[in-house]
Amino acid sequence: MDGTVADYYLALVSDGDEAGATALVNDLLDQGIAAQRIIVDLISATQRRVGELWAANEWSVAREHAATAVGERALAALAVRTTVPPTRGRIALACVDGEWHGLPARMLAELLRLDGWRVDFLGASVPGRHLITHLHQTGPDAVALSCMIPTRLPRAHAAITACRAAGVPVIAGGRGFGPGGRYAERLGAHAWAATGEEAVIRLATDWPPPHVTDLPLPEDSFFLGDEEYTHLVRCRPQLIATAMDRLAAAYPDAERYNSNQVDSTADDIGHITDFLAAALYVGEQQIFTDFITWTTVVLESRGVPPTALRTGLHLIRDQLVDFPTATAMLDAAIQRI
Ligand code: B12
Repeated sequence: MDGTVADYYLALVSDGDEAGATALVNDLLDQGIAAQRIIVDLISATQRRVGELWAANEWSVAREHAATAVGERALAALAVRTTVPPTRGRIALACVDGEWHGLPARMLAELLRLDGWRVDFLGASVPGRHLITHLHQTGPDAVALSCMIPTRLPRAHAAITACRAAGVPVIAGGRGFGPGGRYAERLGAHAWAATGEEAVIRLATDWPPPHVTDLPLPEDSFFLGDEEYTHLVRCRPQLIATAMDRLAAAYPDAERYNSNQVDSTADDIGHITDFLAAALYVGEQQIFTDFITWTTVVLESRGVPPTALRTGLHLIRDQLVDFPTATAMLDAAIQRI
């Protein structure tokens, strides 16, 4: 997509200009530009740029929300203009329970629809049991499961396991499944695709996969949800409360925090706990290390020094001394900061 068009569209979403963004999409379709290119090269690429601007503290959360809402409208305008009769089969597309990134999944839904699939788009945060009820009611050829943040991987695992039991093959996607989608296989998914376009090709050329019901689980999936993970999830509220009680003693600057800063710190400690739990669940240090590296950058851009994050990690670590894997993960992350 032409850089000027991309800049113009970013300016529109930045301004929350729904009418302008939908007019641009209609214009591009009138010029004969393929709907797929508009989705991938314009709407989707801009959303990633929005994420960078938010992470760099150049955009507020409200501005990001407004921009995302415009992206949703632009995608809806495109859908109205491009009807394709379903010729391939039926796909249930859902975000994992607790996963609120509905727009990436919606983009995938449109790409699949444009390729001739009938797509039942179930939206954000679909509880596993409702997904399974839907499968029994509709009998799709595939479940496409989106997970953008690794903290939702335990729920993704539960959903994948239930789909396997129902005999419906699962294609997984979204950055939550890790680099190269390597956690998708460990959690039992039949396939994984990096992008919506790759998913379209995979589903058109190589579906259904062999061994839908008897696909063997990888050998390294035996420990999923072990004792350390269970402890961390069960004690999450207490871990956060104790860390917050001890914060000012460990990090004197926190004594001057206003209530917003106290709330953000509690949220951050909650995120640390959740990412640590996900890393323990999947058995991957990298989930935690990546999160800490990312958080360091995000906090620094908001004027919070790395020592604050290091203190937060120590406050959690001190409460987990009897849990060797969790402690080792925290130590590796502390060294990284
Ligand atoms: C908008 C947005 C939100 C919105 C989502 C609203 C909505 N309706 O979607 C809201 C405000 C809810 C949100 C919340 C959060 N977000 Co957010 N969010 C984003 C943002 C800016 C854009 C998402 C998007 O639309 N991307 C565009 C799509 C197209 O990206 P894509 O990854 O290339 O998508 C393709 C593939 O992933 C793939 N794909 C996706 N699903 C599937 C499924 C299948 C089956 C297949 C095959 C393929 C596939 O196909 C897509 C199309 O090609 C991203 C930034 C980013 N880089 O994406 C952050 C981002 C995803 N969010 C992030 C975070 C951390 C959060 C929060 C934890 C923030 C917080 N502190 O509360 C919460 C978590 C909420 C939750 N529990 O889900 C991080 C995730 C980092 C990580 N991996 O750990 C990101 C990357 C921001 C960043 N720069 O760091 N967010």
